[in-house]
Amino acid sequence: MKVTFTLLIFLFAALTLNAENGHDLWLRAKHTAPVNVVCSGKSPTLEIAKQELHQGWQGKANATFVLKKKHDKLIKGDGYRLSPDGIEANTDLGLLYGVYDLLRRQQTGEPITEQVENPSYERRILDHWDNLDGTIERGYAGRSIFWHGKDSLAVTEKDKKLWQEYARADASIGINGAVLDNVNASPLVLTTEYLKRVQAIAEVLRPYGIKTYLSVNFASPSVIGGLKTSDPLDPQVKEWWKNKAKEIYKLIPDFGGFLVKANSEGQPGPQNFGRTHADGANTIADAVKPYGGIVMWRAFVYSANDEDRAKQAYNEFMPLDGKFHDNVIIQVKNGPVDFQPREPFSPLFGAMKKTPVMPELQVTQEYLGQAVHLVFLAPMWEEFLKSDTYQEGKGSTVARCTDGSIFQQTHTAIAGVANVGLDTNWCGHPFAQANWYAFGRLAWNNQLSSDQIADEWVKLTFKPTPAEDRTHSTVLPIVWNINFLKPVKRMMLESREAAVNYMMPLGLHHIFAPENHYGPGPWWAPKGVRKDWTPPYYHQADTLGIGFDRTENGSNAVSQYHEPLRSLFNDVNTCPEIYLLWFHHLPWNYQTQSGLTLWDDLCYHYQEGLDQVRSFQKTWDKAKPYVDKERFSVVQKKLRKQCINAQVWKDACLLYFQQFSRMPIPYNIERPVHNLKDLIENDMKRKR
Ligand code: GCW
Repeated sequence: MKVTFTLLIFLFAALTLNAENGHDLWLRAKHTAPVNVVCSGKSPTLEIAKQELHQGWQGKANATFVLKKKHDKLIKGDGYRLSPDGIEANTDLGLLYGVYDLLRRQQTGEPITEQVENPSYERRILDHWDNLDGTIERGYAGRSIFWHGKDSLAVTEKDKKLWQEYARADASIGINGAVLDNVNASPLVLTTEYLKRVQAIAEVLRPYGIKTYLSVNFASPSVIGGLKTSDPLDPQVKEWWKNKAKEIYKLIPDFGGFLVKANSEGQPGPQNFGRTHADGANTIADAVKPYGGIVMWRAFVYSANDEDRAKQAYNEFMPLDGKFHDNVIIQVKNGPVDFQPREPFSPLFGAMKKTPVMPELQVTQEYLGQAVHLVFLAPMWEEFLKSDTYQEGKGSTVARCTDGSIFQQTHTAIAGVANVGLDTNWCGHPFAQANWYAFGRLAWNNQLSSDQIADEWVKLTFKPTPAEDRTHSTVLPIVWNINFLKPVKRMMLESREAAVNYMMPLGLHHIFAPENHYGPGPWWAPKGVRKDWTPPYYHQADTLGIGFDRTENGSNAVSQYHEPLRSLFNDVNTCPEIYLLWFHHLPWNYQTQSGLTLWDDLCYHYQEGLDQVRSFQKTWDKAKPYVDKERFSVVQKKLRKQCINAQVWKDACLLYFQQFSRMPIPYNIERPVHNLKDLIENDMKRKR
């Protein structure tokens, strides 16, 4: 009887859910109860706040809700005080953030009690790697929403509508900055015609509290300014940057500042002129300083030699601690190498004491299956933010080292490389939206758990809207929770570990196919390529063993971490197994904590990853009655591809490494279904 009843609910629900193309993201709630909003102030931001309340209110019908600006020492920056009857904040933007929080709580059923919410970081920024011709570096969701090429600089109504929707989505999760162009920056972005478009974008983003920033090319003074040099200590160059800043702030008075990738992967930088990163950053920072602008200077640099890549940023920047002006922040990727499925945190976090450092996370899944694989990144970022650096003793987590809790910093910030493009659903994969959402939520509150973020996102994104509920009185909340929320959340929370398992478990890293960074390529090592761009440099597999020796006997990268981490990582017996082959080169028959040989353990991890993806397929198929047809089928198809890819990863890595281990794949593990030779020939780039 119970079974039939549940079945009936399933069928009914499946028949009545409205088709959704994903464009509304987590902001789907419409047609709600009337509310009486009391707000004496007037500004474009407050207009939005009021409109959002009218549009999304799900509290008591005809209730009165008060938005009030009030100076309160407990409220910091754009924070707010939330209560069941109203919101108080120091700024209009604080009130808007409070409104989004309230509406989210109404929709997700979280309690609305009296509480103060303050942001963890002053600047919560999305970095768009958008090129001026409209392509996006590492973008998997179509072309740029900001740029369409030189011949399309005129701003259309369509552009503006999209920018407004984008700004609303950002503001609803607390993001307050957007870098509009790729860090591999074209000097052209600083020419007047492009700046005019930046101005137009800034005007749409402004009421939502989003500041615009630009990535700039270090050689701009000579390339577009006609100067003989871009030497940062040359007086004319300094003058050029000052004048450029003046021009920009005239157009965009609240312009946020510049992001710079210098002396990295072919980009020009101060070292071309025999100057340091500090010389370069300070010249540009001085230019924006009078207007309150900042410079985010990236630490993603390479040294001239191929000494352990994981050590290079630290070696370059540590000697410069204290040499940067106070409106410079060093932007550091979460791991020491490059946005891998798993890395220990970069030792630059918790290292410098006189220079603020900001984390750079990658929302776009360059190394995590792009817009094909379902990989929820919040667990990775939570692991990173909660890592203890021991900078000032125990409890000096990355979060605390960067949000100003440990040292007083003039500025605090966090950046995420955006996964947004012109695709109808913005992110390519419906579940990739969860990564945009998670970045914003963690930037606002770096203590949030992945569980809570997933919980919110699934409810906001998939729960039948009040309109659907009213018309069809379909799924009972408890049934929805058990049959949809719980399993889908579990799948999301497991998905990052699954990707690590089928791509590079036990501390392996950077064994991707070249260029597209999608499939496996542990074999790729052509002559003449920088060694630290090739997978064998990272896995170091030979007949004796596998892994990168970063201990005191090897590259000594462990020395860049504070004690007790240094010793913990250095000793194979205490090194966490998730980082085993990151720090150690070990024999194939080394016994892991599981009691297995390293080789067998590796095999089981790859199998586990594949099995996990298969279980995600089942979870999703079972969730079918609760999802509209459109989104259901997109995800189902993508999971199939992910499963095929996981199989390829497993076969490629095991068959390749088996050439060195010369050990059998444990017999209770499924046999490979591909031949290594074919895999090497048919690089996954072409098969995708
Ligand atoms: O991960 C690498 C990417 C490059 C990127 C670079 C960087 C923008 O493969 O595409 O360039 O990092 O972060 O600068």
